[in-house]
Amino acid sequence: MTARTCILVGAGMDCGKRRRGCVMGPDAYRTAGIAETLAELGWQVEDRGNLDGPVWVADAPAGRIHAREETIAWTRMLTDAAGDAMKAGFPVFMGGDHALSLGSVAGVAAHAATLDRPLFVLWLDAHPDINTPHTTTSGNLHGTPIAYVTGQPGFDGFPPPAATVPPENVCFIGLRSVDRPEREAITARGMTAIDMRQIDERGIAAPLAEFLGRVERAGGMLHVSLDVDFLDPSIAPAVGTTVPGGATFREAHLTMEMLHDSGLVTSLDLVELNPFLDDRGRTASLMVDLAASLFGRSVFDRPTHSHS
Ligand code: Z70
Ligand code: MN
Ligand code: MN
Ligand code: MN
Repeated sequence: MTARTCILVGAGMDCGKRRRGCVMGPDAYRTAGIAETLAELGWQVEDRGNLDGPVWVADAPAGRIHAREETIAWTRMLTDAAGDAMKAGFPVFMGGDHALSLGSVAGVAAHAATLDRPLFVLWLDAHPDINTPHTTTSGNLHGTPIAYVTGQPGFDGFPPPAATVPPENVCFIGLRSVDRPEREAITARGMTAIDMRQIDERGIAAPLAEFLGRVERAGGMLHVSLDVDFLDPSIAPAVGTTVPGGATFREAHLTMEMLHDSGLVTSLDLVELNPFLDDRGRTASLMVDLAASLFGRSVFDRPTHSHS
């Protein structure tokens, strides 16, 4: 049997918020050994290097949205790169801040549409990132990718996504910082939102297994977007906005192990790592270890598709 191919796509996008440093993310993952780690797990790894982001693009006139033109340019580039990478294997988008998911998810969705398969999105994050350019109070576009990929209005000047993700196909896990318009959008659109209270009450495995069961019954493809702030800041300090009360080391690894066993995941974002804020590389290394769990590292072999 030929090894499956994992495509590493570096996208040091740093314009989705004001605090800088995510530009160094892709090289921090390489320094932490992401390629070697996945190769040891039996994957064929192809590192496509870092996308050349746009040379700084001025917003004219400057508006309340931060770096709008630069984000539009990155979104076009990432949408194309994601479509290409999906044709070649299992892409891992190494960010970069979470604004990269406007493009990565749009490109993955376009690819899924050509295969006539439904796309599901698992959003592992303290935040639902479902603001639109109209509802955002910060003006930071890393708080908007879910609105863009589900086809919400307000993204004037952005390329209209070739295919959108049905809102009911999105599952958030780890929520603990949600703006009022975001809460209203999640409720109005019937999206699955597992907040930290549910994780405390039910554990993380039960709600995740329910969602994976839905993806499987639909014959879906699954994109996973892992924001560093899904994790508790005590184990993952390298992120611009730390939100207390995040996923533990064990909850995070169990999530990744269950995702592996499901056999459903077809693409992955690793986002919001700011190596400038890290403590001797521990967050970068933890993110690589979590990717390893998703790509098949386990203490003992288990039968796959354990959720069904
Ligand atoms: C807020 C906004 C955000 C981090 C995403 C926060 C967004 N909802 N912050 N990730 N770290 O600005 O829209
Ligand atoms: Mn996020
Ligand atoms: Mn977040
Ligand atoms: Mn199964």
